[in-house]
Amino acid sequence: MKHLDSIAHVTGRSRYLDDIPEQKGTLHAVVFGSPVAHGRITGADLTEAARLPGVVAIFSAADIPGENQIGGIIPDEPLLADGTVHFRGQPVFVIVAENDFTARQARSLIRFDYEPLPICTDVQEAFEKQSFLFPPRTFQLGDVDACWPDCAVVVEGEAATGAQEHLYLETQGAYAVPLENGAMKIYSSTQGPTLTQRIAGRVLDLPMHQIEVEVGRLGGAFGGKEDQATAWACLATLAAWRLQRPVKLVLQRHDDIYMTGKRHPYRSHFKIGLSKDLRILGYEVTFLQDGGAAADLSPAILERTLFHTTNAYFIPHVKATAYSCRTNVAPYTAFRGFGGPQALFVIEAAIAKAAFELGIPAWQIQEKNLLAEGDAFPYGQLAEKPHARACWDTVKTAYALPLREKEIAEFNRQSTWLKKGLAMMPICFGISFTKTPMNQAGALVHIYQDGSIGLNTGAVEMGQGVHTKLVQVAAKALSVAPHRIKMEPTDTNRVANTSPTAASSGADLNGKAVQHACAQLRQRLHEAAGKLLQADPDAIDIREEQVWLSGKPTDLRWAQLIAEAFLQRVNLSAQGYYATPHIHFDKSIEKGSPFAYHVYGAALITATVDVLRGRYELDSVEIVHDFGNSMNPALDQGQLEGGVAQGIGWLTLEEVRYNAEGRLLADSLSTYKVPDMGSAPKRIDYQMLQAEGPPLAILGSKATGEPPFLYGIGAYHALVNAMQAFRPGLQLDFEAPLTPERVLMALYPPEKEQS
Ligand code: LUZ
Ligand code: MOS
Repeated sequence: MKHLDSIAHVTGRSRYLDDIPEQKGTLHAVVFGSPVAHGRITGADLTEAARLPGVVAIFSAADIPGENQIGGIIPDEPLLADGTVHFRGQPVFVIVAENDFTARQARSLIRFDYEPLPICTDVQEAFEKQSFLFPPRTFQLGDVDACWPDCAVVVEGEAATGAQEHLYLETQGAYAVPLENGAMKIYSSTQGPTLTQRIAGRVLDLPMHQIEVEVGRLGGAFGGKEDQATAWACLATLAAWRLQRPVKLVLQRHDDIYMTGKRHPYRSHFKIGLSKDLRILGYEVTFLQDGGAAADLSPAILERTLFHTTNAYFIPHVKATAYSCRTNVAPYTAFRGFGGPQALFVIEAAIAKAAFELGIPAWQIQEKNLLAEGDAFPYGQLAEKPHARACWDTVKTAYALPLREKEIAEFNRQSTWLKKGLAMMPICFGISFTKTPMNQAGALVHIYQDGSIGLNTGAVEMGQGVHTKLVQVAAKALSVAPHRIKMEPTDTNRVANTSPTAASSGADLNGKAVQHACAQLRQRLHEAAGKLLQADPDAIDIREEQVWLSGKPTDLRWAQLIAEAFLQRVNLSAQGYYATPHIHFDKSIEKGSPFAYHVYGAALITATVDVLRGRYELDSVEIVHDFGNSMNPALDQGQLEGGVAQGIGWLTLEEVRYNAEGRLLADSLSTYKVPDMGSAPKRIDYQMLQAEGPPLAILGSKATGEPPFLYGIGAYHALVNAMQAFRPGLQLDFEAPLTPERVLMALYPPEKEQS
């Protein structure tokens, strides 16, 4: 089935937040963000701004009726700065005007006085000052301290990954409309309508039932709208509530880039020990997470880093400790992979360093240590049907690893200034929100009298195609044609207490809730048909819109059955609910079985580096990926290819840099580069691993949102491999992104200064 939105998307008819027709009297808001990264506010002059014709109001923290607090996990983040600012772009005022242009002009007239405070933008410095957002955590398996003497080789090192801008095509925004009796309706570009509802209630001091959040679709999110859509929704709602007029707030790209949080940079220290036969015996790692100026989702992201410490490998002795450090930049937030990619980068760096030490290709170590049935992850869960080995073996043969190695060696013998390299990259990603209670979902299914169906869930469509998958689930569950089903906007009035659409779990959780609702409807319809046909309901079946009795088709078809059921006064609406069974985790001992299942895969990546210029191309990414029984191969292919490109961008092109004043240097589309057609791999090829999907995956179709992002790490190592063909002794520092400048500087290190 095609993506439901494909025609509307390519013809430009899809309606995003900013396309919602404005109600009469709508006002426009812009946010004044702190111009400094750290300071005490000593005064602000709003008079000139307020006097500008068309300006209606300027709100500050003092205008908030409820709590000035939007922290989702830890209450450490004011909606509007209160006395002190902690990062450049932190919202201080909301300016509301008759139009966007006037509001923006007024913003430039605000004068802001402050007393500077020390600025920290470096995670290592924050760590040394013991400036933490919350306490560290440690995961352990076996006894790592005791294992080192048994190792034939032990290496230590550092690895660091940078931040990443989400660059969703649709920027953050919200449109808040006052309803009767003090209630508010918020249209928001959020992955988490319930979270937005809850936090807006907290800020306005309103019960949740007074706030309705509706989401039509998002133009991308990638985690950037899991928690960080909330602030903009709350600001629009604050203004709308105060003025009792509709208020729209949509960030311009520049504001979005510098005011919102990104993927967490990490700096980590590792120590890895291997036996003579290349078994990894011990792995000790300390992760320093740069959390930014407030906790946001960092505690959960830190936790997922720990969960992914060992990637797709079994390591008997592991100790992993993670610290979240406070710096003066916009709070870092969820981004595809949610801390997992940062962990995988470190274990792969450790393996690469050990391989270098041993003078062997890294893949020999990777291959030796892949998870097998029943192996324990460091958090206690046992690997069930770990397809790590199957994916690996299939890639190796399908894409001819030994032959490719030979070809590359041959090429490198002939070529002086172009060098090729190769890397293998196995992946493993745990599916479920790491916070167990979040793994629940609801659905509300209406069958209308004409047999058409309205489908409501908590799932937010952000381009990934979850709505298409849910229509497929309902069509299959009711045995009707997909065109009968309309996916409704996601709305907190219709499905309540939803988790954000995140953690790759949107289709699984909401799909299972849809199945639950449809099963109830099926039961009622079987009873109604039984009455009509004077038969036992258990002998009834509905197949492709036709009622069957005792294994034979009858004349009764869907539309007539529904019309008759209505006359029989059968309830044609059902609410479905799902909570992932079996999963659990005990934080007091850091052990449990938190994931419904794991997704596996393996990739072979090749690259060519121009060793004179530092420029490079990724020649191929070839993947065998564990999709389970994909329910929609086209959508899954989209997720796979998009994930690969985004992962490669993170590790090669995209560089988020702040200067010492905490100013983001690449803060526009002219300076921040994501992979485009010119820099994407020349070829992405993949095969679906032919393996049964687990029962907790919807229709056996495994989650595909985040895992493919992880393959990008292989691109980093393919480039290093090519660089080492030119400089055999070259030891990399494992700093990502490996931009062309970094390649060049590594190939031609500056001469040591003569002393
Ligand atoms: N969001 C979240 C996520 O709140 N918890 C998670 O475990 C998670 N994992 C991946 C992406 N988003
Ligand atoms: Mo996410 S990083 O699944 O919002």
